[in-house]
Amino acid sequence: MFIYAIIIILCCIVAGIFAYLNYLTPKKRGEILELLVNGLKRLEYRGYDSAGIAVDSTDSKDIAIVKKTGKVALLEEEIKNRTNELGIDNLVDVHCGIAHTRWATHGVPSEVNSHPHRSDIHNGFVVVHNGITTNYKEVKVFLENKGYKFESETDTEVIAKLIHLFYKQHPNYSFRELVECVVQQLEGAFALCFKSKFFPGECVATRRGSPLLVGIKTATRLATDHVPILYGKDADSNPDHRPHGRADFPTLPRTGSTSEFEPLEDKQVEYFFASDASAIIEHTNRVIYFEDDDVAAVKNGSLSIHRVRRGGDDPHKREIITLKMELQQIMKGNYDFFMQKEIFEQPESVVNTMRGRLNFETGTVTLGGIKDYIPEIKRCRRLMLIGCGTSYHSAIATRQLLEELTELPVMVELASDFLDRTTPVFRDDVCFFISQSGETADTLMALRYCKERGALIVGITNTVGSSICRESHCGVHINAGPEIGVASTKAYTSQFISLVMFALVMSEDRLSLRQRREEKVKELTYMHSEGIMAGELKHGPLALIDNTMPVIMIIMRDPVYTKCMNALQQVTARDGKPIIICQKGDKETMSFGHRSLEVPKTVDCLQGILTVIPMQLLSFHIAVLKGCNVDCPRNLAKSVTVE
Ligand code: UD2
Ligand code: MG
Repeated sequence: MFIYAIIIILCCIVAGIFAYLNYLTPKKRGEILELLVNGLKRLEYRGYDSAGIAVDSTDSKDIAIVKKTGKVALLEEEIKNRTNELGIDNLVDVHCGIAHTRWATHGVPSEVNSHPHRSDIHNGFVVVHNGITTNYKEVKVFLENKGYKFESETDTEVIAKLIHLFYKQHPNYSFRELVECVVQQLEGAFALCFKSKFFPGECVATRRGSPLLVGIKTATRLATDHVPILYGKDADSNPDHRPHGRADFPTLPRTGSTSEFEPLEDKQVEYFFASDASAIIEHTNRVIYFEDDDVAAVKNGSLSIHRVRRGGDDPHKREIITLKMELQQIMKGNYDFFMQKEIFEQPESVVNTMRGRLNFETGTVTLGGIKDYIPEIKRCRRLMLIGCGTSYHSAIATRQLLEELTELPVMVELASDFLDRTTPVFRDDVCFFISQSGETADTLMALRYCKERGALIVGITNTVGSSICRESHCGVHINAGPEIGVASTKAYTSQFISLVMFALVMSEDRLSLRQRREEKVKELTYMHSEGIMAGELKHGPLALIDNTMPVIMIIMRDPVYTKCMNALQQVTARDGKPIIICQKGDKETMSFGHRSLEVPKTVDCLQGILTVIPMQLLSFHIAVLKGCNVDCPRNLAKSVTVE
C-alpha cells in the first residue's frame, strides 16, 4: 500500500508544459507566439525531442496548432513560416495559448506524437500533458467504440478525446467541470493544461503526481495573498468515487459557489502555467504551486481552484508565494549541477521505471516490450549483457540475480572488447544491449554484429525512438526521464531495476523461486556498487594499501559478509583507514572503520541500488572539490556516438 502511494505521489520530470493567458492586457499575436516559444526555451534544459504550441486562429474562431520534432528553434522557424495563418500584428485583449516540449515515452518522437493533442480534426479541445497515463489503452478502446479515430501513438490523445466526449454528453458543463470528469478516469501521473475553442479565453490546468504551478502578473498589487479552494458539493459524503480505470461516468459534483480569485478592480491580469518555475520567473515572481488533484480554471480573468474531494488536513486555500530565486537557480532546482540533481531525482525515476509494470495485488511484473518474446528467451542457450561505461556496470551489478532467477548462463561484456574479440554468437543466444541514449556507437555496432548472427536482440534504453531501440527486436524503456549530466546516475539505477524486473519475469512460473521473487517485488521501491570484489583484494590491490590510500568498503550483512570482514581486517592490518558503508545499525562492522556510513537494509538483490547512492554522491563531491565540471567531464560526451 505504501509503495502504491509513492507511485501516485512522486512526480516525473519528463517533458515541459507552458501556457500563457492574457486577460484585458492587449498583446500582439506575434508577442504571444514569442512568449510561448520563450517559455519553451526556458524548459529546454530538461531534455526533450519535440515541441508544439496551440493558439487561437487569426479570426479567433478556431485553434491553430504548430508542432515540430527537434529543437524549439525549429518550432520557432515553423511559426515564422506560418505567420500568414497565425498573424503577428493584430492585437488580442484576451487569449489563451498552450505550449509543450515532449520527451517520448509513448510512441516515437514525431510531429503527430508531439503535443498539443487534439480532440478532433476541428481542434475543439487541445491539451498538453506531462507524465504517464497508465490506463490509456482501456480508455482508448472505449473511445474507439464511441467512434473516435486516433492519430497518434500517445497516451495523451485519449485525454483530448475524452473531454470532447464529455462535452457532447454534457453541453451545459463548464470547462472546469469537464476537466474534472476527465481526470477522474485517468490513472498514472499527470500535469495537464487544456484550451478549447468552445471556451475562448479560458484555461484549465490540473495535476496529479507531476509538478505544476501558475504565475500571476498584474500591474498593481494583488488584493489578496491566497486563492480559496472550492470543493465539490458532495465532497464530504463521497470520499472516493474515482473508478479505477473504468470509463463509466461518475455523476459530477457541481458547486454553486462563486468565490474566486479576482485579482483587481480593473481586472487586467496575465497567467503563466508551467511545469517548472524557470519558464515563469522572468515574467512574475508571484506563484501558486498546485497540489495533487487541484483543478485550476481561469475564466473571465479570474482564477479559481477547485477540488472534487475534501482532504483531511487541507488548508482550504493556496498561498500566492513570492519566488526569490534566479533563473539559473531554478533550472537546477536547489542543486548546483545536473549530476547532483539527477542523483536526488532517483526516488522518482526508479518509480517511473516501475510504473505500470508491477502489480502488487498479484505480485507480478509485466514488461510490455518483451512479454511476447519471453518463451523464446526462456529457450535460449545463454544471455549476453552488452554495454559501455555505466551501462556495463548495471549489467555486472545484476548478473548474479539474473543467473539465479533465469537459471541461464549470463555473460557480461564491454561492447568494444566484445567486438575486438569477435566473440562467437549463435542463433540461440539472447543479447541485451544497454544504453541510456540508445545511440552509443560501440554498443550499436555490437548489436548489429549479434543481429547478423541471428541472435535475439533486446534493448534496455532510456530514449524512445533511438537507434538501439529501433534496431532491437524488442526491449524495455527504462523511463528514467532525460539525463543531462554526463555521469550516469539515475539511468544506472533505472537500468538496474529494469534488469531486476526482467529477472523476475523470467522466474514467474518457477515455484521454487516464488518466495525469492515475492521479496523483491515488495521491496522494489528502494534504491547499490562495486569497485573491487572483496575476494579479489588479495590478488593485487592489497599491495596499494597504506595509511594514505583512500579505501571505501561496502560491507553488508549478506552471504559474503565474512569474506568482506576478512578483507576489512587485512586492510586495517596494513594501517589502511577504510570508510565503511554498512547496514543501518550495524555497530559491530562500523567499529572497524575509520569512518562509516549507514544505509537502510533491503532485500539483497536491490541493496546495490541503496549502496550506490553514497558512491554517486562521493564521486560528485570529489569532482566538485577538485574544481571539475561534473556535468561535462573533460573529453567525454553524453552519448558516445563514435567508436
Ligand atoms: C508501452 C508504451 C508505454 C505505455 C505502456 C502501456 C511506448 C514507447 N511505450 O510501454 O508508453 O503506453 O506500453 O502498457 O510507446 N523496444 C525496443 N528496444 C528497446 C526498448 C523498447 O525494441 O530498446 C520496443 C519494445 O519491444 C516495445 C516498444 O519498444 O515494442 C515499447 O517498449 P516499452 O518498454 O516502452 O514498452 P511498455 O509496454 O512498457
Ligand atoms: Mg525495437
